[in-house]
Amino acid sequence: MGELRGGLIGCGFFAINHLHAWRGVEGASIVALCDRDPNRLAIAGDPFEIVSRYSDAEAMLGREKLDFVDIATTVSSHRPLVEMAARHGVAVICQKPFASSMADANAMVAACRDADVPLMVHENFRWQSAIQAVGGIVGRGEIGAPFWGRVSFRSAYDVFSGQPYLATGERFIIEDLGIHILDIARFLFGDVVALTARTRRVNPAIRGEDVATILLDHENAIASIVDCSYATRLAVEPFPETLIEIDGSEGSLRLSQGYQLVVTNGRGVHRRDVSPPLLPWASRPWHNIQESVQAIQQHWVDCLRERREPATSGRDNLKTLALVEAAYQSAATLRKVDVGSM
Ligand code: NAD
Ligand code: 89V
Repeated sequence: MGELRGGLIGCGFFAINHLHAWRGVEGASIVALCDRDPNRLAIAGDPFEIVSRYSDAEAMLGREKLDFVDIATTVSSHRPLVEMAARHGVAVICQKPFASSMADANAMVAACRDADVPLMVHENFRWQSAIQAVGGIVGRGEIGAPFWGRVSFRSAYDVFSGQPYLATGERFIIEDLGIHILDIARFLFGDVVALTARTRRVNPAIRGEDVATILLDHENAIASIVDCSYATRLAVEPFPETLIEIDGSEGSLRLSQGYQLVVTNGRGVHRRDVSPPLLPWASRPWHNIQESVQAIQQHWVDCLRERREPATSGRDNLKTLALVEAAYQSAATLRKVDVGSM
């Protein structure tokens, strides 16, 4: 199999990270770009020297010979674009949040399954090297069987200047950021049967909730807490670090601010610095997210070439989206929600 040919749809704020990362991915490159906005096409196309540019995704899919499309548009366009790629028999990566309803998400998964095209959701946070290091320790049983966990993201970073749409939606932190943190909880502790959530809006200048606290009952009797806030001022701003605490039958693990990992078990106390690499094109503090973009894109290419299902396939991501839906339902009703009912 030669180098895979990709087309990028959506050349906005975050797609620039995709383009940098594609240059570092082995086995694939982006050969065409699409954006409805000619300025965004030029901002992405000129520095990355991609000359095939389209304002219409159907035209790009019709004219280019593509192995996959990388959809980096916001959520409202995901379903028409994913279904379009499926009709053209072209494999799809789609940014998170994959869908704003379970009906749309199920329809996209079905369309790709029926067309026999691979589908992966760009759910990159679990690919951060610090999170992978935590997953490795849990997977190797270094703290025994986990029975309790906390996955936490608390910050006062101004995300609205780069992503103004985040201030205007009825839903905010669970749909945009909590989705990553819930996915990390699934990655570390397994699937979830029920949850209870509470939300608040602290910042009066935005429409949606900016604080969420979610108690998860996992299938294997682990209880975990996912907590997120963009209303938390701290002495040292942690954005965009995810902090993790896990207690297990044989020990404990703490991933604390500054990428400091401490594992305590029968063999003693082990401290490690798991700071992410600063890729040549990356900029602090976004570098941990940026390295995870390159890692997930490499994973996608490896899976396509080896005909494997990606870790965060569309099918898998339905389970993360169900947690988002259940969290909003629980916060609205103040009741525990059975995730299977989503
Ligand atoms: P953005 O608004 O800056 O960019 C979206 C681009 O898509 C715009 O240039 C727009 O013109 C284009 N577009 C929209 N619909 C289109 C269509 N049908 N055809 C062609 N072009 C179209 O948004 P952004 O901040 O770059 O976010 C994009 C997505 O990435 C969002 O879903 C967001 O949640 C996600 N995101 C993910 C991460 C992450 O770490 N995974 C981080 C930031 C943003
Ligand atoms: O990852 C994201 O989806 C981003 C951010 C980290 C800023 O919330 O929107």
